[in-house]
Amino acid sequence: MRTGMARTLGWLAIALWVNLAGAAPELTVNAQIRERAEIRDDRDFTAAAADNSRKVYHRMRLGLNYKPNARWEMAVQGQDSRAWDGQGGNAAQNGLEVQEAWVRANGLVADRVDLIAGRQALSYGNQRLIGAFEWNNVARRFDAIKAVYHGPGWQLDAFGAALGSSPGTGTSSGAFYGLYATWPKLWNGRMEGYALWNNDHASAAKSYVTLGARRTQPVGKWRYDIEAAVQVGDVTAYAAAMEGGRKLGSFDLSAGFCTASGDSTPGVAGGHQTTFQNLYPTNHLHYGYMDFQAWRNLHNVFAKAKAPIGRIASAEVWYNAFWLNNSKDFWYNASGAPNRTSGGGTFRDPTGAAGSEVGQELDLIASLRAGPYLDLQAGYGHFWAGSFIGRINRGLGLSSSGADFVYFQATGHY
Ligand SMILES: [Ca+2]
Repeated sequence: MRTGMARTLGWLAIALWVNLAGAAPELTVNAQIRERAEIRDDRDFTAAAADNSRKVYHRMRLGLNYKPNARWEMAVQGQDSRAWDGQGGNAAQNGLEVQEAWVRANGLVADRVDLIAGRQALSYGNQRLIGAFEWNNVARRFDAIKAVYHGPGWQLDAFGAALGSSPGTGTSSGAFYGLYATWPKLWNGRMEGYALWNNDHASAAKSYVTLGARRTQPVGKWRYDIEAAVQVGDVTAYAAAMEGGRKLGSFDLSAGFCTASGDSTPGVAGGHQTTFQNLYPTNHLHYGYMDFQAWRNLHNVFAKAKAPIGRIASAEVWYNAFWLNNSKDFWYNASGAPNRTSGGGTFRDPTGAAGSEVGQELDLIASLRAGPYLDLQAGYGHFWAGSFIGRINRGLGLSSSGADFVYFQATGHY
């Protein structure tokens, strides 16, 4: 008995020693301080009512990451997010909270499976449906359990999740389950396929599955990125995005088209829903820097040009044109909620008579890496109101004007 225990302890000690000898324990610290000043004028698309805002967004993060050996990894990160407006007001946002707290076990089940449990970021594909939304001051984290299966030439992620730290997205915050398969090198490109189930009967009576696929491939100096998804269940909807691009000297040029279905009688009260649900995206990457548009009820044409300036800076120009897919549905902003008129109404004409021509946006962005620990970025965006916005405002007895957006952002990171 005693010999047995001694032997067991001996083997444990050897296993521990081998384990530790395999990879030295690693403890790293990460920190970020990000400040962004924003000026927005006429988000309501009329100069007749003052809604100009000046805000400073502040976010501070401090985290620890510990890898005792190759198998285990754990991380914890705290975040403080606040917003100040120019009038001395203070919107606390989420304040101090736990942004990440997870444990990861690598190489389980014959070295095929990794398991990650706890508060974590989920980010897939081009973040059109699932992303960390880092542009947002609070950003998005899930309380999730995720298993990653490594097959030969492909990978399957399976997760069960609920929103953790989040600014709120207009998407219901119930249970979210996903299967996401990735083939990093298939037919000279990358292939992804997914099945995602949202189940939230408590709030908006929504249970639906999103089935989709993404394909991206470089072809010489050219490249393309195509994604399409359908939703079935309490929602019947579709969305697609196509982008093509190429290098031209030091310029990177791209252009594309996005679409997503709408609904003549949107919302739960309108019966069966056909407005595409945007899930948990990083829309800031896709539909203009002013965040007026979601991947919902739209047709969108865009063109981008990006060029480096010297070795540490870059400039980007981005043009977007937007139309409603269904002229009787809302015009949805990047958070997934309807855009608001002056007086707090929504940009929607239930009769469809206001048409579908929403408007056009132009963004100019300049980025500078000011050192190993400091990134600077400045941007300007203008949105020209189209005939849809004009007619909605006319219905309110208001003239229309364009909207403007200016920001300056400094990010210190370690
Ligand atoms: Ca205004």
